[in-house]
Amino acid sequence: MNVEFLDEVVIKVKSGDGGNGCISFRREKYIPKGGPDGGDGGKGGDIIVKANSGIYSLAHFAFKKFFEAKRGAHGRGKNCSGKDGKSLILEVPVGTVIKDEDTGEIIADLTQDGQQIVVAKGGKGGRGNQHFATATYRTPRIAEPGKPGQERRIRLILKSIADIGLIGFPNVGKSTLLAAMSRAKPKIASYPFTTLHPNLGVLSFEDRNFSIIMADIPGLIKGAHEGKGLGHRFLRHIERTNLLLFVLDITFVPKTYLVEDFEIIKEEIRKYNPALLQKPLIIAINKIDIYDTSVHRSIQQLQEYFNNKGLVSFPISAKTGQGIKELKEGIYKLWSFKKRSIITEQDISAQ
Ligand SMILES: Nc1nc2c(ncn2[C@@H]2O[C@H](COP(=O)(O)OP(=O)(O)OP(=O)(O)O)[C@@H](O)[C@H]2O)c(=O)[nH]1
Ligand SMILES: [Mg+2]
Repeated sequence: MNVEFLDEVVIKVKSGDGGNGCISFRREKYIPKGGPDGGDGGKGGDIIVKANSGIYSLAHFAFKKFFEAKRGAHGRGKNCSGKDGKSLILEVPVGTVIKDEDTGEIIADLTQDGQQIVVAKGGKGGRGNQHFATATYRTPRIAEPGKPGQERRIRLILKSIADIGLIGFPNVGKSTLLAAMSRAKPKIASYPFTTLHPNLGVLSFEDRNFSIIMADIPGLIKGAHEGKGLGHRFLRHIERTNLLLFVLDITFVPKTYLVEDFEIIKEEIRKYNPALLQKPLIIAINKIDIYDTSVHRSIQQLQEYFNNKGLVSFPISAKTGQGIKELKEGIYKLWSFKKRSIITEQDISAQ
């Protein structure tokens, strides 16, 4: 379990029980037979789940799995109602889906900062005996017990909110590209599977007063759907994106070798959720600062390959910054199409 970045967890919650109603009678000097004055029980506290944009993972649920709200206080004599129990607010990252673990029902999808939902309602307080007096029954010796709180097992699933998702094999430079295009500081290293959890960065188009969020996820390899490498579950963090940016390492592609990386990645994505492939795609051919035409495929060959598939590609170096401006512009143009409901392959290749 990756505790640092936990994106799925099952917890048990229990809202507070309602306080009991009270049986009591007025006892005052010179009033021998006072009427009923038993107060009501207080309501039990709710369990509330609330989205907070300052939290990025569910790691705070790694060890504590049971959460209980306070019970309502019992009613007392002299018409004193019991205090309501305090509700308990559990904070989660924006993008958290809440499911009932036993029925599978989706309770909520918290996509906005501050959005909240009551997942377990506190029990109602019982009524005190003052409510049960009638003209003929003046000394009621009954009061209601408080209703019990609700116990529920819920599954919290984080699906990051991002606009663009970076996909590709490990070590191709996805995190380097995120760092080059935003202020994010993801871990970068010259070995595969450096990224163990998603990183988000803000891609700003200052001159246009516009910004979008980019998500960098762990690298995919062939067989990721069978759990190879880090598996493919991290694809959930690009499920909500509107655009996929496929990063290809030009030095991975020897001259004699067919361009299959792209197809392998596509196949892994298809096996996770074919709907992801409906998103517009843009290609970054990375590491052009170290490519050698005598060993590697030429940029032109690669671009042609993608062109024939109706895809636009940008040669870049995430390390030196070469081509990044053009890539950013390409992303912006493609993004403008988002305003239309359908994006065709022609739209992409027309860029
Ligand atoms: N020369 C050169 N090296 C690069 C470039 N982009 C990334 N690298 C190097 O490639 C290695 C991998 O970069 P990362 O950004 O960690 O790659 P990644 O795709 O995020 O890898 P995973 O997180 O393992 O999937 C690092 O040593 C980077 O410095 C580039 O444009 N040119
Ligand atoms: Mg990485």
